[in-house]
Formats: sequence, C-alpha cells, structure tokens
Amino acid sequence: MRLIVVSNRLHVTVEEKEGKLNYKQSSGGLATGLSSYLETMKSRNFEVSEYLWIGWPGSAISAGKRAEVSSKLASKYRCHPVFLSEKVMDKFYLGFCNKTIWPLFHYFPTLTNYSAEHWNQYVSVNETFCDAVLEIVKPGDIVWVHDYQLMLLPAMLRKKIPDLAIGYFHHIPFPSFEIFRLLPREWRNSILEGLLGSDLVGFHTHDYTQYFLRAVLRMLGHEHNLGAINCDNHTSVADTFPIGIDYEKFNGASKNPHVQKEIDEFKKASGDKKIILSVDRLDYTKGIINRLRGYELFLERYPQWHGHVSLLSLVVPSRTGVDQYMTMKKQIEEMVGKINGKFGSVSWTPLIYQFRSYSFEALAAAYSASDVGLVTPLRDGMNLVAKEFVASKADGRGVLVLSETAGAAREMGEAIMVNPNDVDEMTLAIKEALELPEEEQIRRNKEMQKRLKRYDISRWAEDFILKLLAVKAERSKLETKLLRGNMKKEMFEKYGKAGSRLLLLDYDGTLVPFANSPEKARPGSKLIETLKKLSAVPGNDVVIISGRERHTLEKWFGGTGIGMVAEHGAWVCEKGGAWHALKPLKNDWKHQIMQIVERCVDRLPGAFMEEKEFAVVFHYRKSDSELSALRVRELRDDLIHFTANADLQILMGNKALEIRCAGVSKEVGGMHFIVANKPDFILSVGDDVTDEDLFKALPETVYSVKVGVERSSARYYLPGFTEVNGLLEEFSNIKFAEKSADSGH
Ligand code: ADQ
Repeated sequence: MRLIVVSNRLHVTVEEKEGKLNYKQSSGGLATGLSSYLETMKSRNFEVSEYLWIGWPGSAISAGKRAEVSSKLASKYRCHPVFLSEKVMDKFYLGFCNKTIWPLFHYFPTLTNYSAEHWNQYVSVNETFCDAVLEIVKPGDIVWVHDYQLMLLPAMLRKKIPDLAIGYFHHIPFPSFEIFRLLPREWRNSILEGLLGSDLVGFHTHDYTQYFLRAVLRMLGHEHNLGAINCDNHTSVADTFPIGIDYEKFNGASKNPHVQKEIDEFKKASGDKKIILSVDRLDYTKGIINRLRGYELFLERYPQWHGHVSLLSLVVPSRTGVDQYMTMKKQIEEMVGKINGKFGSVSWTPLIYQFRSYSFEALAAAYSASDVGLVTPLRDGMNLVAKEFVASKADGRGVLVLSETAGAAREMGEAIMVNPNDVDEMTLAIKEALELPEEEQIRRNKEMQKRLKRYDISRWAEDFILKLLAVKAERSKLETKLLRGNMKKEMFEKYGKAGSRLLLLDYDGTLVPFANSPEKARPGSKLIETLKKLSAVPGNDVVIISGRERHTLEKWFGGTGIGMVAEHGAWVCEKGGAWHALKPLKNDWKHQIMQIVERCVDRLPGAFMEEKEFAVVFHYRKSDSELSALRVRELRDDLIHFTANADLQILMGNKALEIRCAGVSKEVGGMHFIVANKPDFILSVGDDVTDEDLFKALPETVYSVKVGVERSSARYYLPGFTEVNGLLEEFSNIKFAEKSADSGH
C-alpha cells in the first residue's frame, strides 16, 4: 500500500540560481518530522510501506529546468513537484493563503483581505494539485492532504475517484463559527465541502474539531454522530490528533558531538547568566512584540535581575512578500534597540536578537542550554517549539512558559501558563520561571516528556493513517451493500418470476427530496406515471407507506391504484378501497399536546406545528440548527411528563418531532399488507428511522433498501431518492409477456 502525502511545500526545496539547481531539506516541523517517519515506515511492520510526496518545490523553476528537477526529485527524494509560477504563488500563497485564511483562522479579522481574484487562484491551484495527484495515484493508494493551502483538494479528488482513501490534516487553528462565517458564503461552503471530501479530517485539539463540526452543522446543515458526518452519499469523520515531534532526536541531541560543541560555546558565551529562549517564525500570530513588552516590563520591575539574565530571540524569516510581516520586522528591531539602549551596559546585553534560520545542531543546543523557554504566541495551531524545548531537556532542568492560546497548552499543563495579551502576567511568569526550584523543574518536565515520548510524530502519523484505514474499511463494508450489479439483476429476476409482488415505499426522502414545508414536497408527474405503471401490472401491489396524514396522500395518489398507509400505520387504504383505521385510536389528548408544542414553536423562529388526525408534529427544518437542538430537548422534557401517563409515543424523525398514539408504526402498516396478500416478492424502501421498525420486522427474503449512507437494518442501500426513482423506473420496464425472467437489461 502506498501513501501519497500532498502538501503545499515539498520536504525538499529546490533553488535555481544562474542556471544551477540546488536541493536542500526544507526546515519546519512537519517537513522534517514527517519525512523521518516516512523513511522508517518500511522497516516497521506496517500496512503502508511506500510513500511519495507531492508539492511545490519552494521556488519558481524555469520551464527548461523542470524535466531535470522532476526526474531528480522523483529518483532521489520520492517527490513529485507541482510547478507554480511566481505570479500564481503571489495570488495563491501570499494572497489567499496568507492574507485571508492565515489571519482569519488565527483570529485576526482586521488583517484579513477578501479578494475574489485571490480566491479564484486558490481554486485553480487546488485543481492543479488535483491533476498532479491523478497523474500518480494508483488503485489502493492512500492520499494524505496537509493544511489550509489545500482545503478544496479532498472533494476534488473524491469527485474523480469516489473510492479513494483520502485524509486531510489541518495544522492551524480551525476558528469558531462567528469568525469562520466572515468568509463570503461561496468560499466558506466550498471550504467545508472541500474538507468533507476526505474520509478523515484531523485537527490538533478537541476545540478545533468541535468548531469545524459546528460550522458544518450551521452552514451546511449536516449533523454529526460522534464526529461522523453523513453528507451526499459519503461519510466523513472529524477527529483530534495532536501532532508530536521526533522526541528521541531532540532528547538525545546533546549526545551528538556537534550539538555538544554548540552547547559548550553557548554556555561559555552566557557565563553564569540565565538565558531565556524564544524561537519563532516571523509572524504576527507568534506574539513576538507582546513578548518583548513583557520582558521590558520585567526588567523595569525587577532590577535585581539586571546583568543576570538575557533573552535570546531567534526569529526565522518568513513570508517576506506580505507587508504586515515586514512592518512587524521593523517594529521588532525598534523594540530590540529600545530595550538594549534602556537597560544594557558594556558588559551586558539584555536582549540578543537574531533574524535567520538555525541549523538543527544550533537549535538543539539553544534548547538544551537555555534556562527558560518563553513560548507566547497569540494563537497557534499547536506550536512545536514548546514541545522541542521540553524534549531537549535531557537532565530535566529548564522551565517552559507557554501561552494558553497555543494548541500545545492542552497537552502541556505543567508549563507556566500565560495569557499572551496580559503583559503583567507575562512579567510575573518570567520571574516565577527564573526562580522555580530545580526539583520542581525536573518534576514538571518529566511529566511532559513522558507524554511527548509516547505520542511522538510517528505515533501521530500512524494513528491518523490507521484511523483513516478504519474509516475506509467501514465505507467498503457499506459499499458491499449498495444495491447494484448482480444483486440488482437477481432481484429483478425474482420480481419477474413472482406471481404476486408488494412494493412498500416510504415517501419523503425516499421518493422525493425534503422541502422546507411539507406541502411543497408534492410528487412530480413522472413519479406518478412510474408508480401507476407499476401498479397496473397484474399481481402488483404498490403501497406508499408514509407518516403523512391521509388527506394529503389521497389528494396526491387517490385514484391511481396505489395503496396507501398514512400516519405511520394509523390509516390504511388498499388498492381501489377506502380509508380505514387499523385499530381504534383516541385523539382526545391532542389539545393539550398542541398547547405545549405551540409554546415551543413561538420560541423557535422558522418552526411550525402540523396537526394530523392521530398525531401532532413539530417541524424545525428551516430553523437554526443549534437552537433547534436545544428547543427539541426542552420540548421532549416537557412532553415526557405528559406522555408517561397517556398511551402516546414521541418519535424523532428527520427535522421533526412527532407525538402519536402508541402501538402505531410502519411495521404494523406494512405487515398488514404482507399478511393480507402473502406476496411472493417484497421490496421495502425507506430513509427514515420510522422505516427501521419495518425493516427489522421483515422476513429475510425481503429486499429491504435503506436510502442514504447510514447504519440500518435493511439488507441493501441506495444513495438517494434519485437512485430510488431510477430503480422504480427499471422495475416498471420489466416485461411480463413471457413467464421466464426478463429484466430488460
Ligand atoms: P509553524 O507556524 O511553522 O507551524 P511551529 O509549530 O512552532 O510553527 O513549528 C516551527 C518549526 O520550525 C519547529 O519545528 C522549529 O524547530 C522550526 N524553527 C523555528 N524557528 C527556527 C529557527 N530559527 N531556525 C530553524 N528552525 C526553526 C504550523 C502551525 C503550528 C503547528 C505546526 C505543525 O502554525 O501551529 O504546530 O504547523 O502542525
């Protein structure tokens, strides 16, 4: 089994300078962490044994050099480049990714830019990536898409290869609904639909997963069941996978002589001064300015630390094409000058600032030799620096000060937590960290290290892939139940050979789609014609078995020769007969129930009540999903007291709550026709929970069909009402001229 990793950047950067090509490993947590995991994959006894990486090679490559780059990347690095010009990257990466999604998802709406041109480029680059995957992918491969640059890709791939195993991991925060909804409707819906193309969507924290599920519910109206979302013929699961680091690499770094040499130099330079370390990409989300303010106030408040402490701030250049980043760089440099000018002396530099990338050895040495890790992003998906700092503390000494708004805060509770906007709190946290007793430092770090070691980058990746495979396996199981091919052929043969046949058909959601109000979901003329044609076949009994009240069914299907069951089995009308109740029922309870339901209708905009002869229904399809959930819970509570002593039951339908007489069900209605006619062939089709009563009661020989991709007691399933209509049409074309089967296919 092959794993295809797709990310905006490859783990190798290619640079073309004066006609010469230079290849180097990309820096950054994911690229290095994931590639070391992928390299070891083969040696472990894991289902996935081979990998490929698809992505942008990190710079624009001239047309003449592309073939050479592709061939070298494929043979030496297992990489397949997606070539993008500078112009495209400008609108896609610097534009939509870093001026729209990045600020908005990190809760900086005022820095968010909404450009239709950038959005169009984002769609187009996602399409380019889709083509690149399609060129390479083989049956049985797993595709793992990474991060916010490629949120549309999963659905694009799903459309082209419906049974492909697709996973997506989101490395940055997923914002709360109020922030996410700031995106124009078309963009935000496309993004959610894009992500839902995956079998598995992963986030760093439980909160992000919940925010995503909530956005899906509120914008697309899809509810979830323990993170599983059923949407258009496909189930997508959202779950939490906090990314880990290559723990051993950092924990054992000091054994590396190069790192040890760096540590020695570091210690020699710092002498007996305590070193506070901060390591960031240059980014406004990392809270660098706030941190410098906190440090400045610390020096102001605690002069006893003057000459005894230095803050070493390592900043990696990043997104130099985005204006805000360059403005911020200038601000940082001004503050560095101000702090050093205000507090420094000939023998003491309070703040050492370096703006460049560090080698692993130098970084590991800084982590290992410093006393305090000051990691205070304003918002961060996870933050690997916090984890790397703690992992590097081989002897357990050192203190982590961490922002509560970093994803890592969820797993690193032993750190000193700060609100990065609270400069006073940061000042106190710096002091507390510098003064924390050594045994307490060791105790805290050991706790965190245990967790970091257990859930490292390999465990993270493996967990994700195993879950993805499990979701895919569940889907495959369901696919075996899809009514198609030989199964369908055999069913048509049985139908053709049978002397008498019964077709029990649910109505809403099965024969027609749901409409905002029940009266709008009337049957079209084509459907009526098909049903009439089927019903006219000698030996056929076609029965609509619905929760609707009988007058509506009579209006739509009366005189067509179609049998009907109304109000889930309370009323029955046989072919050409008259309506009659299956058992004596009372409805003297309705008045009181309707008062309760009406009160609830008044408190939920968009909801309405429907009165049937033996039932009352509370409909909330048009209402806000979250408020509906609350109101429905309240209504159920209110109703339970009343229905406990009455012969009534509460039924949860599709965006409707129904109160009806106990002992009435589709099972009763359906079995009435089976017992009366003893048909040789039975088909039962339905989409609702109420159809499950009937599916469960039917003999095994019955062709029971669930409409929609959900667990069911039915033997088969069909994706939606369109497929059901198609199936009925196929049935109606079966000719009975000869006695032998002739399905007409
Ligand atoms: P980033 O925003 O890049 O990642 P982070 O998680 O801190 O943030 O990872 C940065 C990586 O770059 C670390 O592995 C670090 O070692 C390295 N690095 C930082 N400064 C460096 C320097 N001066 N020299 C060399 N290397 C340096 C995004 C999200 C995060 C999420 C990660 C992983 O924004 O929230 O944690 O992806 O999912």
